[in-house]
Amino acid sequence: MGRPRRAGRGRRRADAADYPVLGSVGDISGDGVPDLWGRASDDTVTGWPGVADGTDWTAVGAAFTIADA
Ligand SMILES: [Ca+2]
Repeated sequence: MGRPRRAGRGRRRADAADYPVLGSVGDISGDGVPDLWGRASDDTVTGWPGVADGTDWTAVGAAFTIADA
């Protein structure tokens, strides 16, 4: 299993203060791989698609907006 990438890789590291609420409800994107979501203090909600290598969840992909404030 590879090392998971940090949320927001390629831009800047996402700190816990940026997303005080993080979670997963399973597969948001419909590809069968669990995804993450985070609510920022400004009430925007961002998602990160899970990336899998075979059956191992290995990373998160590029952030996408779920809801604007
Ligand atoms: Ca997914």
